[in-house]
This record gives sequence, C-alpha cells and structure tokens, in this order.
Amino acid sequence: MSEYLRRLGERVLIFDGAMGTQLMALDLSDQDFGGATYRGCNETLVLTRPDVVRAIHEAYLAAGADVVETDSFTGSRLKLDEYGLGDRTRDINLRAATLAREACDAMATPQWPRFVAGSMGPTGMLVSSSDPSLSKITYEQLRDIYAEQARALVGGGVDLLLLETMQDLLELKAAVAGIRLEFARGLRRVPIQAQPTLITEGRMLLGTDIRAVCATLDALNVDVMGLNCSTGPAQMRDSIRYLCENARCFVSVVPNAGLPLMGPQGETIYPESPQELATELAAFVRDFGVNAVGGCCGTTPEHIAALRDAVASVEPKRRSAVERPQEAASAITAVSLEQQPRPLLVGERINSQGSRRIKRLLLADSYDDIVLVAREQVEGGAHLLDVCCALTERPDEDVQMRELVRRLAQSIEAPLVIDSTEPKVLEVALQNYPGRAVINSVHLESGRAKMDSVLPLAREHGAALVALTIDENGMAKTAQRKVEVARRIYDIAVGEYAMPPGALIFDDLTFTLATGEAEFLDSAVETIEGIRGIKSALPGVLTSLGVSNVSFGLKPEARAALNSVFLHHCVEAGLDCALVHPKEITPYFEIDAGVRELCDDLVFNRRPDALTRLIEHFEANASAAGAANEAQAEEPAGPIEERIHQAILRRRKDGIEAKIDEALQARTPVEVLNEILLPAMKDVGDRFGRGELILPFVLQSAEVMKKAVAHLEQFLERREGATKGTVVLATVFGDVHDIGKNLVHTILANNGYTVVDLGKQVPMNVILEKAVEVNADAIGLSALLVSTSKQMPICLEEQDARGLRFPVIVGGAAINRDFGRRIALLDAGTRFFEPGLFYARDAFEGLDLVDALTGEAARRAELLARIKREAVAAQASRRTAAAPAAATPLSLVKGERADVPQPPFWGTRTLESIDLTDVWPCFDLRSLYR
Ligand code: THG
Repeated sequence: MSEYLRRLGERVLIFDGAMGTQLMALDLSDQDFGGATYRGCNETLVLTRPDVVRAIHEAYLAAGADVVETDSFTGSRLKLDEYGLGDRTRDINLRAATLAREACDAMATPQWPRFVAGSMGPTGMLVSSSDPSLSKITYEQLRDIYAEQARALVGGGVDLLLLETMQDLLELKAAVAGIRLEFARGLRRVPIQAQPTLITEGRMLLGTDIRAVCATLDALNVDVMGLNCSTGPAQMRDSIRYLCENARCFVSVVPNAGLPLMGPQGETIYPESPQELATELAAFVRDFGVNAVGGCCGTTPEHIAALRDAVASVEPKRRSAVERPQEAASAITAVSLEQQPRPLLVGERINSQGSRRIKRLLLADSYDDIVLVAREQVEGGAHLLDVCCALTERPDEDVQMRELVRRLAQSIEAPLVIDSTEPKVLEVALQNYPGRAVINSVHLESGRAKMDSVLPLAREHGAALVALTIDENGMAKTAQRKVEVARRIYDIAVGEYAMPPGALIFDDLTFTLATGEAEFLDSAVETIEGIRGIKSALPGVLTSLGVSNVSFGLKPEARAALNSVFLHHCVEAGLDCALVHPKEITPYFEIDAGVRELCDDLVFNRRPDALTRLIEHFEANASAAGAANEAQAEEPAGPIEERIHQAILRRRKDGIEAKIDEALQARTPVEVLNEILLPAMKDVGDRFGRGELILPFVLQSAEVMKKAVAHLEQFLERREGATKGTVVLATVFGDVHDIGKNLVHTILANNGYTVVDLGKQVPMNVILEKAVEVNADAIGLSALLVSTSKQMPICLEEQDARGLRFPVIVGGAAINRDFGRRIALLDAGTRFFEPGLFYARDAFEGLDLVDALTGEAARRAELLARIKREAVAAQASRRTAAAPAAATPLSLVKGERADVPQPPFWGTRTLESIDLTDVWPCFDLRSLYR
C-alpha cells in the first residue's frame, strides 16, 4: 500500500491552499511567463519562474501542509495547446512534479512525511453535453490526454494523482481510465484521488447529484473521493456527509475560501477568513470523519496554518465500514440494485427486437421519440432501462447505440442496461455514458471468449454485469445446470476479474410456456428453482430474468396475467431484478383467483391440460379485457367506505369525487378523511411493505388519494383570522413521493396555520435556512422510504451543530413511534434534543402536536416532558434488551439497506442559463468560448 494511503488511514492529512490566486496576487509580468503570448498560462511558470512556484510550495509546507499540489492544473496537452505549448506537455508536467518533490523532500522527516499530489484539472470540454463545440472530443481522446499528463507527473515523482475540479462525470471516468491505462503499461502505481465540483445546488454542472458521483467513483475503485472548488464548505456540508456515510474509500474536501462574491470593481472576493474556513472544515472531520482537507481558490498559507491548528484540536469521527448494496447510476442520480421491496424493475421496451415501435423509430433515426418512450417507461415505474439497438436491416448498431445512449443520458434519470451481443457496441455505449451502467450480457456459449472480451470493459467502466446461464452445451435448462454454469461464470468474474459479487446479476433464462412442448413443461419450475439455487450457492450475487419471455406466443391478456403470476413466484424465490414492461404487471392479489389458478397450473406444470385451459379461458373471455384489467374495471358493490377504500387500493381515479360526496352524507369531512381515506392509504402502504404492490402502483393510489383530498378540501372548515403559527414542511432529500406531506399541509392550513411547504427532495440545509428565515414554530418532515428516513436524525444533528432550536415533527410510511423515540436522542442516545422531536402517526396527530407546541407554555412543557420520558425509557429498554446493539449507530430496521429511491427528473441545463464564472472560479471559462 502506498505511504500516502497508509498515513491517510492513520490521521487527517492537510492539503495546501490555492496556487492560482496566489500567483495572481504576485502580479507577474509578461516576461515572467516567457512572453506576452504565454501570459495566464500558470503552468509555464514551472519552466520560466520555478523559484516563484517553489516559494509557494514552501510557504504551504511551512504553514503545515502535508500535501502540496503540483502547478499543473491546466497542464493537459489540450489546455497547453491554447498557448501553443502542447509539445511541452511532458516537460512542463515533469518539472511541475520535480519542483513540488524537491520542496517536499527538503521539509520531510520520517515522522512527518510530505506528499506531492499531481494536479490534473478539467480540459474545458464537456464531453457528455449536447453542446456541439464543447462535446467535440471523444472519451478515447480524453483518456489519452490524461494518460499523457499522468505519465509525466508520475515520472516527476508525485505520490498520488489528483483529478480535481472535474465538471463532467464522463471526463472524470476517461481520466481515471487514462491513468489506469498507463499503470497497465508499466507506470509506477500511485493512488487516484477524484474530486468533482458541485455547484451551489449540490449537483455537478450538468445535473449529476452526489449519489451518482459516489456510485460511479465507487465502482471505478478510486482510492479517495471528494469535492473541491466552486463553493465554500457550508454549501458542501450535505454532500460531504453523504460521501462520508456512503463511500467505501477515503473522503477529501478542498473548498474555496467561501462562496465567491463580486467586489466593487467586478473582482472576485473569497470572503472566509482563515479561522472561519478552518472551523468549518474541522467540523467536517469531527462530525463526518473526512480524511483529507485543504483549500482551493482564495485560500492562503494563513488558511492552511489555521486549518492545521483547528484539525489538531478535534477528534475525528470514526467512519464505520460501509456495507451497502451496489448501485447503478445515470448522469443524474443513482439507483440501488437491491430494491426493498424487490424487484428492481428494468423497463424492457427500448429494444429494437422487443418492440415494433422502437424498431421503426431506430430505422428512421427518430431518437427524440425513443427518448419519449423511455420517459413513459420511467413514469410507468422502471428503475432502470434496458437498451438494445440491434437491427438486421442496418449495420450501424454501434453508431445508433452511441447516439441513443448520449440522448438518454442527458434526459432520463433511470440508469441504463446496455443490451447487445457485440462487445464493440457495449464499449461504445460505455464510452458515452457518464454514470455506472449495467452490461447485458455475458455467457459461456463459446467458452470464455465472450467473458474475456467483455469483463475488461466492465472493469474499465466499473459497470455491473448481467450473465446468462449458457455454456458450450447451450442454455441450461435444469436448476442444477443453471447453478453450475453460474458458478463457472462467478469464478471467472469474481476470481479473475475481481468483480464485486453484488455487481454480478445472473439471468437463469426464461422460456416460453406457450408451445406446450414436453421439453419446456418444467422450464418455469426449473427457472424458479435456479434462482433459489444461485442465491444460495453464490452469496451476494443478484438474479434477473426477462420475465415476458415466459408468455411469448400467447394473446396480450393472457400474457399480462401469466407474466404477473410468474414474476410473483420468481420474486418469492428471491429474484432481484425483472425485465418487464412495468405498466403490464398486475399485483398477484389483484388477479382474479380463477385466472391465477390457471396460470399457477401452467407455471408449476400441475396438470397436462394447463396450457389449453389458459388459452381457452382467455378466448372465452376475450371481451372481459383480461385479468389485468378486471381489478380496474369492475366496481364492486357495497357500503361507500368499502368502495372508496377499493378505489384507492385499485387505483380507480374516475368517480372518486362522487363517492366522497356520498360518504359526506353520513360523515363529517374530517371523518371521511380520518376513517376512510387514511386507512385506505395505510392499507396501500402496508401492502407495499409486504411486497404485494410495486412502487408505481403505490403512486397511482396516491394520485387517487390526492384527487379525493382535493375534493374534500372545500368542505373542511377553514378558520379565518390571524395565523396560529408557522410550520415549515418538507419531504426529505432522496424522497420523491410527497402524498403524506401534502395531506399534512392541507390539515394544518385548514386549521389556521401558515404552512411553508418546501416540496419534496429537499436538502436539510434548505429546510433549516427556511426555518430560520420564517422563524418557524416547528419543522415537519416526511419520508416514504426507510433509506430516506435517515435524513430525520440529521435534522437534529445539524440543528445541534448550528445552535438552532426548532421542534421537529416526523412522519411517513417507513417510520414508527419507536423510531421517533430513538432519534429524539442525540449522541448515540445519551442526550435529549431539547426543542423536541415528535412522531406523528398521521396528519391529525401532527395537528395536535403543532397545537401543543404553539399553545400555552404549560401544555408545551408537559408534552416535552412526556416525549423525553418516553425516549429515555425506550433507550433504557433497548440497552437491557441488547447491550452491544445499544452502542451501534442508528439502524432503522433490522437488515435494512440504503436503497436509493426512484429519483426525480432533473433535466439538463443549457449552458447559456448558467453564468459559468460563478461556477468554476479557478478555471478560466472564457476559454470555453474561444
Ligand atoms: N434476459 C436478458 N436480456 C434480455 C432478455 C432476457 N433482453 C431482451 C429480452 N430478453 C427482454 N426484453 C423483451 C422486450 C420485449 C418483449 C419481451 C422481452 C415483448 N414485447 C412485446 C412482444 O414481442 O409481443 C411487444 C411488442 C411490441 O410492442 O411491438 O414481449 O431474457 N438478460
């Protein structure tokens, strides 16, 4: 292991401060740069004024920096070419490295080694953007550009390579690949530290969020990941916390001296004093366990000296080993490959061979329309999208794949599964995709050949991989053979290519049951048993199936029913991912019992006439529109409460208003809400939790609920007059489903409160700033998913750290009262959050709590005392129940995983809409427009 990483494991390392702004302050002359033509090329100074560059290194070392960065930030051939210095690329980078090396070696002692980071910044291109001039470069060109610079820097003696201020995740991937390419060619191996830049919204320039950054860099196996430039530490806080909790590697943070401001003469001012910057960064070390800190634009040796002192005075938080599932990532966000509840839904229809529509659109090069189909798939509930462009009519699958992947990357938040039999097509797709894709697929049909050509691609791009259970003897048909083939693939992929098992997805093959051939009668049973066998023989791997294959040849209605039934049994057996058309799936419990039995008979080969009976049923019932629609179409009779309940559960939006009116004849509006609507939605939530419903259905039910509540609202008593208080409401970051929160909004507003509703997906920082701004009486937080509920304790910790005192009310499908009691305590359960953390089971309990919090002091005090008592008692009983568990950090539910919910649509930002100089201060953006 490298000395740099070894030391990083022992203590926090301090990086140096700015090079660019330090050089600027010296007011160097044209001569210093070797002539007016080179003015502004800071890298040329390593040749013309090495004394100046070395003095800056020395000043930082004297201030206590452990690591100095070479003066090579814009030293790639592409950037140097702008000054006509491209052919000096090697000299400049080599000299930049030796200069820093000399300065470090002069100061280093065995107790206090000093390290040289070979700095490599962005090229100024935005390879994954749609801008024609900024994207006029390829992944391979970028890879070679970074490879060249890396070779020279390592040749000059750097201890690590630092990719910093990176703007485009695809460029960052290409840079890492370039470095690795040089390692493979024999270059001395050094650690790779990768630092993208986030703009104030917490995303990269093209909209990539921190989850996608973390998932992608994690899959690339970088040694350190972090953030630098663009903003001060405050704006990075949420993202750094995320990295420290989720990255499997070391984390670095190198902010500017505050968010840059414009001075009176239009100059850039970095507002933070050494003390301010140091205090904030030391807090990252103490609160999150950041491993390396330093300064970017506007920081000076004084900042670094203050930083060194501040970091020395805090106890770094120990980051616990991260046990989390593999994720796929788009250029927008990441999605866990292990959904809870299972399965991960992969939309099957962007497939030239599985959809006539897509085939037609590909033949016509109508990419925009394909993007619309992709959007439909995502809106229908697909977590990922399978993409296949193979056409017998055209020879240019790679060209079409490239174009389609680029378009999808810019507008679809669901990560892609690249489906092709051609390694070349897979490669082109991966080279144009900024996130972490899934490759579909490898197998052993011609022995190892396919694996040996595709696995290196999976490694270079960090892709996950679907593997089919096919070997030299053909498709494995029995469960036993499926497991055997899977094991062979596993041994090669994991044993030889070091794939993480969690990134291996075995597809043990689905055959159609529609032919009635004897050979395939047991095929579904074998497939289901194959899933069980693979999951138990190869721990940690995932499974997938092209579910719709099971019904090829049947009529659409029969297909929908059989697909849904087969999927249900596969998921019960442990299936993790399903290639389906999500819209066509019906929840098992909703399928007519008779149809379910017909399908079960066929799937499990329970009677010889199973196929005939199924076909006959659907022929006889052709007009009934099939099982899938039965649940939707037929309106059951019965009491009104039951009919409303069913309408919500079965996603029937039409006529809901009339039903509400009917219910209002015998009940008050509040009773309708309380006794009919809320229990119905709870039933939906419970079924989701048990895996009976997939998320798209929950959302459709929520739509019905919304419509019902909107109608009911006019009848709810509205209290006029002065506001009773102000509540800031938000659905937390990561969660895009806000039905619960909207309901609370309605109830509070109708009871005289001013509600500041921040919507969904709200970062904690935004919530707290708004609460301060409006002087809130309480903050209300909602979360649908277990993973996003983790934002709730963060609200308390952040308030505690910032000295804020807003009571917090939490609610949502994934949490319960015990969770509320647990998070009411800070510092691993040792200290009560004095303003109070309250769990509300529903909107009405939320209203009661807000009433108590804004009411008489005595009532408020009584409430707080009770909550505190309960929290402490619950903590004590957990201690006695499980002594060791009490000390472990927060875990919401036993065995829970940090699953990533379906992301929101972010969309792309046009370059024109951003003032890039705001975004990228340490880089001369004017060069982008040259
Ligand atoms: N395993 C893996 N990958 C796969 C498959 C698999 N990729 C391709 C395929 N099988 C899964 N994809 C589809 C796509 C569409 C359909 C079935 C599987 C399908 N299409 C309709 C039809 O053909 O009737 C719709 C046609 C249309 O709209 O024109 O059923 O098994 N790893």
